[in-house]
Amino acid sequence: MRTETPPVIRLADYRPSDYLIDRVDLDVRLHPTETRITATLALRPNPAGEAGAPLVLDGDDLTLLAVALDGQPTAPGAIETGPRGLTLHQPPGRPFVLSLETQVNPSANTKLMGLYRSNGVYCTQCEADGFRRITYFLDRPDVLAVYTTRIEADRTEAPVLLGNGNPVESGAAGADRHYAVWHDPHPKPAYLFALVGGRLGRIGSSFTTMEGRAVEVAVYVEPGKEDRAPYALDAVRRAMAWDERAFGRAYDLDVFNVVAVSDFNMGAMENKGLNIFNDKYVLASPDTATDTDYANIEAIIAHEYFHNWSGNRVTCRDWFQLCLKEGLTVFRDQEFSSDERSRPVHRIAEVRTLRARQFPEDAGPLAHPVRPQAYREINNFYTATVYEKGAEIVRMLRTLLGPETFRAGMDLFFARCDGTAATVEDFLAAFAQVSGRDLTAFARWYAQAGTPVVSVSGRHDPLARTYTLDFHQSLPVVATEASAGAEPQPLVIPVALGLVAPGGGAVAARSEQVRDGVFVLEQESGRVVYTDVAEAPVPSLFRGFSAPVKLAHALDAGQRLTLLARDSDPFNRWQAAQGLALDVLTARARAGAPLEDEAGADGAALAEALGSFLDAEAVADPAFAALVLTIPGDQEVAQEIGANVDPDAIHRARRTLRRHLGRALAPRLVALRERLADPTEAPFSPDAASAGRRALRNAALDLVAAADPETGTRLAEAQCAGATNMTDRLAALATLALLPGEARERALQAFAQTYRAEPLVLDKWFSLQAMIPEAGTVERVRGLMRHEGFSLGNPNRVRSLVGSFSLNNPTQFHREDGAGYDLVAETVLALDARNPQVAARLLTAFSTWRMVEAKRRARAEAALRAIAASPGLSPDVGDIVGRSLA
Ligand code: 0A1
Ligand code: ZN
Repeated sequence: MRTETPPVIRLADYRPSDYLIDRVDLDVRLHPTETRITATLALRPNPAGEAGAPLVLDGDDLTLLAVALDGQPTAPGAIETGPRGLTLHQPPGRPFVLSLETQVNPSANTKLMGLYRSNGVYCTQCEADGFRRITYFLDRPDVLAVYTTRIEADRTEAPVLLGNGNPVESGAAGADRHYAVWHDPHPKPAYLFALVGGRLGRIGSSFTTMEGRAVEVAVYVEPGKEDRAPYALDAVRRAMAWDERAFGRAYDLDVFNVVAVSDFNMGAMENKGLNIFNDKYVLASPDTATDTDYANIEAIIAHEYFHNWSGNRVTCRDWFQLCLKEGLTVFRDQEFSSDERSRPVHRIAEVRTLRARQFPEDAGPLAHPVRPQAYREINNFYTATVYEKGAEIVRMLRTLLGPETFRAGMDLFFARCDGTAATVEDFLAAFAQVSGRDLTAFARWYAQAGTPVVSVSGRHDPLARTYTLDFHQSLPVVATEASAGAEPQPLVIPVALGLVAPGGGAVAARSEQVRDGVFVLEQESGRVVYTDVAEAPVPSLFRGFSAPVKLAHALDAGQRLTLLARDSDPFNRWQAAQGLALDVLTARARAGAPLEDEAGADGAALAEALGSFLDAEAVADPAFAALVLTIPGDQEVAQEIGANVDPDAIHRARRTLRRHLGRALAPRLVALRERLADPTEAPFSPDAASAGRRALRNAALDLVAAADPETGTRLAEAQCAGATNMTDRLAALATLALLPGEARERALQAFAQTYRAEPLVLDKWFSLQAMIPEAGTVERVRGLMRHEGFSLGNPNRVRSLVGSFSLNNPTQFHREDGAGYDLVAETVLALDARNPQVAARLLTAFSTWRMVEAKRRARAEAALRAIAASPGLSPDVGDIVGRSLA
């Protein structure tokens, strides 16, 4: 029986706050169990609110010690406190000062929201609604105040004291204690508040902005780990320089601090001037971090830094506008990574993530528009849809308007909305103004859930020398909490396209409907007619993945091979290889995929094409080649099949195809591995080119091992033992993990022994084992949950072990006997009492349950119903389980 179902909050019900807070003075006396906070709030009635309304401050898990109104104790009955906050019944109708003293227990804060301790370090997390766990407040993003924070702590326990903004003063506070005062001149909502106190090591450098401001940039980490922080520090500096170049945005304080903590619910947080990070996204050394880790660190450091403008200087009016800061900032960090690395390679990585995470979300019971219209628990809306699809919308806007007009629109948005809490409408209005366009229809992207399908058919008329493409968009009807599934309206879909001659080269054809390589599909149907087309071309559609849609376009294998070999658009070359593989995989999986089967004629054609591709191009662009060699994942094949999915059949089909490709390409792959080997004396470098060579070498190893387990074991064992960096070591271990036997267990043991004192590396070890597609894995995971390095209290450990199992091990999570579902469901319940946010996120793995075949579906439903029936569920888990079953 559920104890609490939080009420639905609707965008349509938005009302401005009845009161505003102009200034906040905080005095925080840190103590492990009895931290005391004095908050002095300068309040006034909001002219846009209701005059004379009671003042209702949010509060959660607070002990109230004292209250004063304009320096005087309040009259009996004037103030009321309850589990959700504090009410002042008759506030003055003029500006007034409310002082509150609260007490909290950071050591008991296992939710990791508000003020908590991570490995002894005091830190805060206030987004979305954690500030109310520090003091009573108008904890909503449209109440912006200027904060001054005094932090006091034991000198030995917390020699480093950090706050938002600039340091003002510091000194002794009695014999054993000291204090620091920080002032942030930029008005901000409470969710951007932060403080840190602890024993921390620091590395720093100075950055001078284009406006001539000298900024002290620093990264704080656990003492002794300073040598793993330079990459993050350098990424901050590069992000600062890039935002000046690409968006004209300069930093606006004298210090910028990044702090790495080991217990963190998400990736990182953009608190003003004091970004707090999950240490997984800061710490890197060649021996502990993979190339993927380095790329993630760079991207997330940049993401949080870019929030300084898209999120902090311009914030959100309400939480429905989350995509305003998140979609835009993801777009900005993707652009940064594309500029710093290889644009096509990065684009492919972005699309793989979108398809693997956002498309399934959009097709399942948790589907919601990029701007939701209703929610029960906002912390459940930090989703792939808000982030990744939100970024795609911004990218489409740039495609539609062109880079110059887009930049002018961004400039206008920042100038006009600086210092305010804005909406998606404000954002679009800036682009409408600079372009003179009506963006009303485009705005539907924010309101309609579900992935559109665009079907296309092409026709060549040799006599008229025309080539005609007919487009049709169909939009899923998605029922959400806010709407019963209204009839969707056509979306504005930019289609970047071109024609490829069957023998190669671009076709020099013209079309009136295509401008700068883009056709805009604005109605349900649209047509493009090219003139002067002598022979039937192969159309290359949605180049660079110009819109987040599914393309239904019947290309035959020959046409796909032409695109793979000859398209000028690298994304569509990769897509052609994916399409070929997907055709093979879906056909096999639908037929039940007997393991002994060969990959068939299409598989043979793919192998041959990949062979020619490798011969011609692998050495010139190994990173791209590695992607072309990597066949679509289980999740993508499942999406393509859509219903009654048998994960085992998909797995067998993928194995067969990998084995087939490995056999066909083995001599080339072995030669490539040798050719691309780094000279032994070369020092490790995480740059994109070196990472690309490692990626291709390891993709080759994977295929070789799939074809010939004995050779694979030998090569992987040697690589695992002799590797000089974590990328190669882990890739070899991952290859071994798929090859049952003694060598695997030996290698796993040796790895654990080497890295027993490195929690972030052990996470990789947990994760690899959780992904083993064998019947013993459920038991293995249960065993690992008892490992001394595992703890339910640390979100990274939970995600590495149980999260990897549920998301990346489809055959075992979806075990026919339900044992995989039970393992995850039990973990969700055990975790819920401690950390509801992480529990709820883990539970979202069930969101594809309706897609699997009947027997598994029944097991999944039973597990979900058991969760729903458990007493005392958190609102977070209650919300996810409720929507999953709806
Ligand atoms: N704004 C952050 C994401 C974030 C959201 C909630 C959190 O609470 C635990 C933490 C971080 C970002 O986009 O990076
Ligand atoms: Zn963000």
